Amino acid sequence: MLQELESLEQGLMADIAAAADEAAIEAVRVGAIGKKGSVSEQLKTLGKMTQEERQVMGPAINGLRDRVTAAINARKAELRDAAIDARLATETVDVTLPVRPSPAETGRIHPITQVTDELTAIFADMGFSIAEGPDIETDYYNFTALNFPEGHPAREMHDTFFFPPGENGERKLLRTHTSPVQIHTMETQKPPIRIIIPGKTYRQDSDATHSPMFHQVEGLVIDRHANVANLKWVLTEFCKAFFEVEHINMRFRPSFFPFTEPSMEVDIQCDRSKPGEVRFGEGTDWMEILGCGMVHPNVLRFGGLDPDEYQGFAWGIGIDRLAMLKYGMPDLRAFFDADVRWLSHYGFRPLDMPTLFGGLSS
Ligand code: 2NL
Repeated sequence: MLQELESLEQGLMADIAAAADEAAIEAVRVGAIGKKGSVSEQLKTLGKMTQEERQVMGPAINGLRDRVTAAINARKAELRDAAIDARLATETVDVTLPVRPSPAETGRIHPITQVTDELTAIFADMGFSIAEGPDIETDYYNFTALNFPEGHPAREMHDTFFFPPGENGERKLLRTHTSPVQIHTMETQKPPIRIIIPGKTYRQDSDATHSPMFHQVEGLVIDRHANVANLKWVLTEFCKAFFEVEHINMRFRPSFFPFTEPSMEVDIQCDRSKPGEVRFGEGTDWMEILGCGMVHPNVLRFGGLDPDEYQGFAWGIGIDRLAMLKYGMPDLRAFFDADVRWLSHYGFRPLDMPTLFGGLSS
């Protein structure tokens, strides 16, 4: 009997010494002193022994259990220390390495966002509020309420993206300009109204200077005496602030839009004598940058206003083209390529927010 215990102990001690990792030593522990372990089975035999046998075997088996338990615990501690040492060796940190730059330093603001923020800062400073509306519109808000007659060729001119007709036969569309937002505003706000509407607009057109999705900022002023002189002042102040020049010459040419009467296109004086560079506020060239006019009486009526009581002016500017001009970006398509190399070159630092007092783009 005692001999049997001795060989059991030798075997277990060999297994303990041979256990190479924490999982292996745990398996030895369960096999020896677990519920059905070899040592536990020996302990169970004590109950069936005579008093004399128990006096000899009791201390022998308990001693065996104590020695095996101690050996397992010692080996466990040894293996745990070895595992920690191995982990520390592979996870060393070289504290002399440079710190990785934070997202606030590597992230960039897209030029369209930057220019939109600049425009917003300028017009907010003049007392304008920002208005927004849905990209998906009805034919009524995009065309009819803006004085595009039914079946008028100007509707086709906009190369509209239409959705399939709904259950009532109505065809929704992607707005071709931000003007529907002005109609919504006229319906819900009483004059005086002074709003600008920056946002996405859509037309089926795609080449180096046209993208099927583009950005526009429109402005609308409605009051009892809003007039062309006010319109010219607002747009001149805007151009000086945006291009960051003291003086700018502007040319208002007669034009046509269904929603304004009279309608004008505005050119700004510039110098294009140096290749690949345009300077504003000097030179002998002219560049068209926006369209504007006095709000057509029909549009006021569609907006629920009496044209004998109120008049207004409005304008529309392409944001993408403004951004290309101001920051010298030659290809519009790069705006929408999501190329990080392009963005890290042309983008703006996120914490340099444009303000009139701190400089728009510095
Ligand atoms: C352009 C011309 C323009 C407007 C937009 C407008 C809106 C309402 C009433 C009257 Cl609700 N007018 N918007 C007026 C004149 C021109 O945009 O060529 N934009 C790039």
